[in-house]
Amino acid sequence: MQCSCGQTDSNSKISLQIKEKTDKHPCFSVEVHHKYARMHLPVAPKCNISCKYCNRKFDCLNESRPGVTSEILSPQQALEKFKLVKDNMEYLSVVGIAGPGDALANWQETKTAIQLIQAVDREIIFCLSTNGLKLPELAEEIVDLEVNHVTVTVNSLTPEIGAEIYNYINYKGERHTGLKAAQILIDNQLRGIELLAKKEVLVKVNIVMIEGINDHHIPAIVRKVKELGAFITNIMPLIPASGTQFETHRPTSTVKLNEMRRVCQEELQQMFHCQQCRADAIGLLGKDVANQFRQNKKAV
Ligand code: CLF
Ligand code: SF4
Repeated sequence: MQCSCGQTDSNSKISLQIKEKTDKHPCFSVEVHHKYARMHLPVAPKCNISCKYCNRKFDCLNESRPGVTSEILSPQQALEKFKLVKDNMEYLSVVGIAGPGDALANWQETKTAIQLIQAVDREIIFCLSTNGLKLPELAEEIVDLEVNHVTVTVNSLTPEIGAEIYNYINYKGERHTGLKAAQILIDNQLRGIELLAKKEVLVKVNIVMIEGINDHHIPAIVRKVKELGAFITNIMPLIPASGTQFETHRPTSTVKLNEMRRVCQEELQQMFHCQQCRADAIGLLGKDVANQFRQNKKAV
């Protein structure tokens, strides 16, 4: 595993309080990913968009690799699981909500789980991962909830490329497809990133690199999200999942992926140590111990 992270001036823009938290976040701070652990709470099963590389039998591919499904927990079960893990893992620093669907498409469950845990632990860092569709409407609540780390997946800046990646979105009671769906999604992602960054939330932007579809466009995405205030980008490979429209698409080569990360590192710090975790991952990145804590398995 290659661990390298181009340091830019992103770090200098954050307050001491947020920096202290970020220094214990294994995804946002490369130096500590062998030291601090995160646990994901799979309280978010639904999704409000359809990515062409997604098979809903798996976890959200914007943050995970295909081939696994996670158990689903209610917010109360999530609290119990947090307490159990915290009691057994003193280096646990982050609670993340990364699916198995979209954290914001299940906002009540996500919010309740966070509030229940905050009532018993004021030190733990919260982290959310989302496709960004609901970000503009929920950014203020996220800030009020004192969530300081959010990941948004942005695969395109243009509706033409977006329409090659997304089938549809469900937005405000309506389903949109094609160019319109992609345009709404992109607009909301970009507006949401800007809103969060202005409120000192550290935004990581995940980009799924799909050869022949959006690979040439990735440096432009990185430039744009940097301009909007993103802290770091995480370029991830497409791993074609069975049963999806990208099933037979060529997987993104590691060589090309790392080359793209190096190019983009000139612009903004890059994540090289992502493990494409599952939505119920627990432990140090790359040393998952979720099995030790799993109780009630349930397919998505
Ligand atoms: Fe989880 Fe994601 Fe928060 Fe990390 S994972 S919600 S930012 S606490 Fe990390 Fe895992 Fe990569 Fe995600 S290694 S898939 S980047
Ligand atoms: Fe699947 Fe995640 Fe895309 Fe939703 S956002 S369709 S869960 S990959």
